[in-house]
Amino acid sequence: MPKFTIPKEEYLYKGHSGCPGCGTPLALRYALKALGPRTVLNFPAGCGGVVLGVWPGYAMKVPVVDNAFECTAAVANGIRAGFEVKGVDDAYVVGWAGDGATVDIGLQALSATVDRNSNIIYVMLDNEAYMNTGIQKSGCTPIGAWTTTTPVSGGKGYNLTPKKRIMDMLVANGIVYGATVNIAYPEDFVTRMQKAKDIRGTKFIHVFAPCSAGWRTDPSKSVEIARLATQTGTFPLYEVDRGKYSLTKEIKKRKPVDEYLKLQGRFRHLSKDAIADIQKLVDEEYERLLYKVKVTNG
Ligand SMILES: Cc1ncc(C[n+]2csc(CCOP(=O)(O)OP(=O)(O)O)c2C)c(N)n1
Ligand SMILES: [Mg+2]
Repeated sequence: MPKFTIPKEEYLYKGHSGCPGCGTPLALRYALKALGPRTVLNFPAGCGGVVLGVWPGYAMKVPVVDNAFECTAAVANGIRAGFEVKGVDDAYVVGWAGDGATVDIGLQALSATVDRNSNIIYVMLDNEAYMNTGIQKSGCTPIGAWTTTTPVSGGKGYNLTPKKRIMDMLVANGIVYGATVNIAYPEDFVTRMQKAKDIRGTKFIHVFAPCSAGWRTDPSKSVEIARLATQTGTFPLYEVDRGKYSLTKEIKKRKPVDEYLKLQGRFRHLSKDAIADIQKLVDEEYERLLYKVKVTNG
């Protein structure tokens, strides 16, 4: 019999308002299973805060604070400071923001939080665009992807820039712990969150979560697509613990990136040459990661 290590308790009830195939409810469920009931979350505008439900319905079992778009990390700092004044030492504070709210609009507040090493967990739910407002390109949109602000016409016009290297930016900033997780690997997701909650200081969790509406995919294939992102090396799973990189999911033989791209309408326009270029980029990034693992452990 396999040994199941994921806690059974649920902190996200039925009745959330995520679209079919949305990765966010799974991510919330896994994160809260690891953290438990003594957790406060704060959300900026974006899908994360919206999927919790529409009043008078509400799907969360833990308290939630809403904040303005650019200040998720600052508000999490404030909640932690309030707890410190009140002598509350047994609760987790989680700032939970989208990719746009993190790598673009909330970056300064996050950087200052890492600088202060405030005792919070910052979760970035990466669905690779500003989804809640209609699929606009963010700093996390991958190269080659269609969005509503990178329209494809005559084979040109899709996103031409690779994803920001947010983890490396935060490592350079001095973050104590960072990890990438994927909704297709729940055991690893829960393990990384459990590790993060026991470390004091600012922790950063980069969650890979498909958006079927924005990626133009079959909602029933979200987990399969998310798994392919890791199996192809497009979204590798690793952690950085006090500057040391290590792979948390080793992929012995990476699948061709085309297997991941071809399931998604947002990449439908790509030529064979463009796919070959993306394969090269994924290979180079993966080699960079392996190099970082080697040099930081040597
Ligand atoms: C300062 C500010 N700018 C823009 C908006 C409009 N806005 C609300 S949600 C959203 C998209 C959020 O994208 P992301 O952070 O990636 O989260 P997602 O919805 O994709 O989960 C935007 C642009 C806002 N609320 N406040
Ligand atoms: Mg987003």
